[in-house]
Amino acid sequence: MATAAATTHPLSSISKPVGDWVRSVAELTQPDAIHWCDGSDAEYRSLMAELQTSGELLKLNPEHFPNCFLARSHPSDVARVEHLTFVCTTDREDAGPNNHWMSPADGHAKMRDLFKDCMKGRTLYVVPYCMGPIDSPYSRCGVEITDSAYVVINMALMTRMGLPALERIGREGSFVKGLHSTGELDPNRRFIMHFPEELAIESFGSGYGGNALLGKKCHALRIASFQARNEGWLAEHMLIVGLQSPQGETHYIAAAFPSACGKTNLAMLIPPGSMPGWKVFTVGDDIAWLHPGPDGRLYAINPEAGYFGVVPGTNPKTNRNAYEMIRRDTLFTNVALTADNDPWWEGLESGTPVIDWQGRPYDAKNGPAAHPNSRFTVSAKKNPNYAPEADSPRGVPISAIVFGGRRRGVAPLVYEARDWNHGVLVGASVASETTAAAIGEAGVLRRDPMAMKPFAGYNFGDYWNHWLAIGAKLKHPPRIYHVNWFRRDANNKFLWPGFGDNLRVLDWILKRCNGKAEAAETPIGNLPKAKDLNLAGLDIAPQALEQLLSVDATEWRAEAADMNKYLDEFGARTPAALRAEVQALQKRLG
Ligand code: GTP
Ligand code: SPV
Ligand code: MN
Repeated sequence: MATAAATTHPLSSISKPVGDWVRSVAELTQPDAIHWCDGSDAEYRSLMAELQTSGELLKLNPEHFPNCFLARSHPSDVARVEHLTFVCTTDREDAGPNNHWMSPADGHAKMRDLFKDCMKGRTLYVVPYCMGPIDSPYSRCGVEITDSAYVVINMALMTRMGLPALERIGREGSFVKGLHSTGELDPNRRFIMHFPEELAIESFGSGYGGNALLGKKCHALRIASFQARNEGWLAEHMLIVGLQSPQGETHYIAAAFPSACGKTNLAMLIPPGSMPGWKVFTVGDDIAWLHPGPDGRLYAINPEAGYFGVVPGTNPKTNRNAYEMIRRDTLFTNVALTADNDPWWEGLESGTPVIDWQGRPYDAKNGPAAHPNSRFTVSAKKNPNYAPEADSPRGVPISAIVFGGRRRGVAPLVYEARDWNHGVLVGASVASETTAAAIGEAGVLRRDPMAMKPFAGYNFGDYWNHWLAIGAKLKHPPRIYHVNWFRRDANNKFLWPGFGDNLRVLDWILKRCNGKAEAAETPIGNLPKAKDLNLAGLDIAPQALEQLLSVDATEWRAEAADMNKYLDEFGARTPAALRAEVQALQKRLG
């Protein structure tokens, strides 16, 4: 009996809709106890203590990594599961060919069976959260019900979680309902279901990342993108970074790259020594909510309050900022351990692993020591370059939008779209090699429009229409660019040094926005010549640069043809204006 469950809530602010929903979920799931999260430090400390007692969290070396912990997930539960992720709309066409679909009735019925009695012997946590600054009109609240204390502490680090959110929900009435249970972590009983028309999410059978921290991809992208379309804004898989030039001018850039393709690293970039005077501020590293502002510019808020970042590859040379940030107050998931009980991962470039991510003695025969999708969870406030504007209720004005992908060929280092509509095609054409961020083969090239293939909560045809409509509304739209840090040479080596040196590309982009940099017109858009980039102090072969800044017409004709084929998949929902952009591109390519 749910009413028999021991309930702790010293909270006066529980509104009737929240209370009713929690009661109905408790009746279905039959938890032993109900815990209403208030978001206090004491609550966080006591959950951390419980997780250590139960063995779910291991304390790392407190001298080297103060207040850091390791969690190991089930070996089958290490990444998002796109093949088990569904968008349940009344009309199948509204979900589009870009999503797996089920009818809302079938989706609910399937999940009801899984959730029935699933919290027997467990505690049901009620996690109220706010995506975005608590006092921003652009923010949106939700409540996640979960039976995982690990999820609760992640949500505490990643969102504005607790009483103020519950109070805002009480005032507003509406909130996103997210129901989550780790179930038995059985990959055959695992589903991530979205009901955008009901502002509801139901997730069962995974405790990992985007499958389980429902504020992140499920709410802030899939549900929010659907809401945003109806309300005239955009919810995007984008970092937001502030760049202050040596002249003291600050501009903000929003950039969309697919999962594990460099967002956190660009958002936390450290300027190379040969570019003195630049300062970089992180507003967000994964998600941006973008609103047309009263001055005709586009404004962005970061709905999140923490980072769930890729660990492998982080070292003092690639990203000293991130490396220092995760040396304290950080929760690691699925990294390896050294003999000193320090966390270890591939690309760390110091230390020796002795225990692998599954807790076994490390043996190279078993694969990497840390899982390639091992992650750190840390509050954004721990970032030494945290932008104070990240808490601004009105957000930051965006000067440029950058799309990018991980491509060994075809896409040059950078190019500029001719105008907004062409930029929408540039975004829609993003193609990228798959990564360890989702279950499945890595390194397979696929279309990932606007880096939103796994995250758009509705039909891409409608989504591109919405992008075109937003552009038409903006008096001062951001300029749109495409970058590729991952082009390779004949020996499979990256041609571009990447990381801090990416500032050289951003510098050119900002100069273009200010009308202060040259570009050469090509059929695909405007490219810098080598002389237009600040390359001072960069050791790069002229042939490498030439390859990075080259556009092969034959390859691009094939690319345009493939794009046309891809747009066919969305039939009548594909905007005519996008078709026209491909035709214009094909004409320019000859
Ligand atoms: P999600 O959190 O999955 O959305 O990933 P992300 O887009 O934030 O990617 P992240 O910055 O965590 O980088 C993913 C991987 O790419 C890491 O192993 C990085 O070390 C590597 N990486 C990031 N930026 C660059 C770059 O400029 N060049 C190269 N070669 N690798 C990079
Ligand atoms: C991504 O895969 O894009 C991530 C990690 O940012 S997850 O939270 O698992 O979605
Ligand atoms: Mn991401």
